[in-house]
Amino acid sequence: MTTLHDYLQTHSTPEIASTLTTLATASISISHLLDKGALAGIHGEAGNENVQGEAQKKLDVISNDLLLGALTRNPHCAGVASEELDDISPANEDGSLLVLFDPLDGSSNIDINMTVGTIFSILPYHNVGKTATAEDFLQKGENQVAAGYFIYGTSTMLALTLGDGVAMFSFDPNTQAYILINERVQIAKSTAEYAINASNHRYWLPPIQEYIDGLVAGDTGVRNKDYNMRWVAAMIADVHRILIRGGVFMYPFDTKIAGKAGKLRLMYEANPMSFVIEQAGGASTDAVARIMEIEPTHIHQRIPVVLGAVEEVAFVKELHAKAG
Ligand code: AFP
Repeated sequence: MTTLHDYLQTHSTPEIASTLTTLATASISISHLLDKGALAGIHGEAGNENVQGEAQKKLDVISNDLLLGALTRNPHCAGVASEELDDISPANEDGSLLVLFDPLDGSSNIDINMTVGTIFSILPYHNVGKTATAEDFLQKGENQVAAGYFIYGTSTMLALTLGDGVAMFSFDPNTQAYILINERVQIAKSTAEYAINASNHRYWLPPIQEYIDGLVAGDTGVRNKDYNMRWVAAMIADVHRILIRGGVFMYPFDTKIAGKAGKLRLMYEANPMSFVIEQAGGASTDAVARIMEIEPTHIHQRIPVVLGAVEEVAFVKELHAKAG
């Protein structure tokens, strides 16, 4: 059996291994809290809003504090950015890595005992010896040295990329260790399954409306075959399903969120998930450009996301290109 610890010894630098070990240790604490659920007093609202204007759940705040505290104590971490915090937190000036995370993706699922998870992205720090600033984090997704997610579902799992494929680990409650279960996860190029919040149909741009209408029409539609639809309302769970059995996930541009390009965050959700999906042989776009090539302008920037099976992502891009 290969543990995460064993895997990191042979696949990463000591700095990245140490940072990932810190993330994994925090994820185990979060997983234990989720196991206890209502008995741990973690259900319900925290009573405040995050920088995105969303109501924070108690466990959003607890998870954020756990990760932030652990990472800022890690000597290799020069700074931390969280979806739940307005500003970045500088950490150790001599660290060579920056860590970004969504502490609890899909947090509206907590109170209904459904899947949630922690998404992370690790970037190189280029100003070692100086205090990290928000500008240091504004790097393209291509620069990521590691990314992945801890998913708290019927069991707790880790999907990890260090830039050479995607490895999947399962948490063993007996040994309290992550155990490697698949060293090279692959996504099929074709699929007949899609994930989108279809209640936003009237807010989408015409190419996405045309695409989804075509999938709903099945073998008489634009893709000439029948499709199945799934939506967990947690990107982490929808992306995990795609890694395991294929599919395409979309949170496209819509006009519902005034002044925003989409719902998902480039730095905490889109970039790390794009890195994982591409490393598993899938594709990821904002409908026009490859997400990991987008130059970020703000740490809390939002972006449209279409990712998963290569053939579907290419088809969505074609529809947008035709629409001009
Ligand atoms: P929260 O983490 O704030 O609950 O948001 C989850 C999420 O950003 C993403 O994980 C889901 O895909 C998406 O929101 C679900 O959005 P809908 O509310 O439109 O279903």
